[in-house]
Amino acid sequence: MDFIKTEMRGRVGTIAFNHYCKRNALGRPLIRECLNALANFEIEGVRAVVVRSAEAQKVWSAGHDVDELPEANRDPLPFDDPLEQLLRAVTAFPAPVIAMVQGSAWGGACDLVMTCDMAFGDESCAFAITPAKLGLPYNVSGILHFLNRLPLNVVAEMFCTAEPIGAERALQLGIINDLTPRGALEERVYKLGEVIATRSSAAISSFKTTARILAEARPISPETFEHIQGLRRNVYHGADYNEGVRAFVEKRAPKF
Ligand code: YXS
Repeated sequence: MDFIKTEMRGRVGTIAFNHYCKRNALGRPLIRECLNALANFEIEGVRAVVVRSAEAQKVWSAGHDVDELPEANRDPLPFDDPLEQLLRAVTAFPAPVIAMVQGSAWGGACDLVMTCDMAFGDESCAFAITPAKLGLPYNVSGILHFLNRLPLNVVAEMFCTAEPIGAERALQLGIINDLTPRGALEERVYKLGEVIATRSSAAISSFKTTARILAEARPISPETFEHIQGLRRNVYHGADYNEGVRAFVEKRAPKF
């Protein structure tokens, strides 16, 4: 594999992002390797999966590969987008998927952390959701990942500022289950994985699926859904999205 490393420790599997030259951006090739790893782990009956970066760096993952975002006038986060496929695969995986975060998680990588069943970080971790920097209309299921984890006022602060939330505050807000000193995170996470591996996988799988179904149960009428899609369409057809992606590629601040 070129973009991730995988490992087994007992019955705990590991997916480690290993493409730091692009700051572990969640591009199509990296995600394809993650999806293959999850499928193999499921066949092997893995009891927990740790998602991490291969090395402790300033950045955990820079989020969606912006070079893969469509130019204007197309939904930037369609159902079959690789990032969306990864988020659904994490949700559907029968055992707990645990984010182990050293460094900053941006955009879609922050959504990945919110989608994991649990998240643990060290003092270097930080979390930013950044569609407002790109003029991008985030998608319904993605926003729900945040609303299932955090109060609306905190989700609003994150989406409206696109500013990173640091380790201490991330613990206080509940973005991470626990915060460890640098150097202690790996032991904390894998010890937890080993405990989970001794418990009933059948009971845990049933819990995970039930909890996900309940968390995502939101009565929404077809008309409301069409209204939301119309709001998003106006944005990705609008000037801001066009300017946001171009500014990123040109490495300059966008002018909204
Ligand atoms: O210039 P080269 O070719 O070396 O490439 C640079 C960056 O262009 C590249 N890179 C990325 N390429 C594609 N997609 C990305 N998300 C991305 N991030 C970085 O990696 C090379 C090294 O980047 P550089 O020089 O900026 O590294 P740094 O250590 O100075 O800064 C690290 C970051 C993460 C602070 C910086 O790269 C950054 O701010 N990246 C963008 C973070 C971000 O806004 N991600 C959101 C992506 S869009 C997304 O996830 C959702 C769709 S949404 O927007 O809705 O949240």
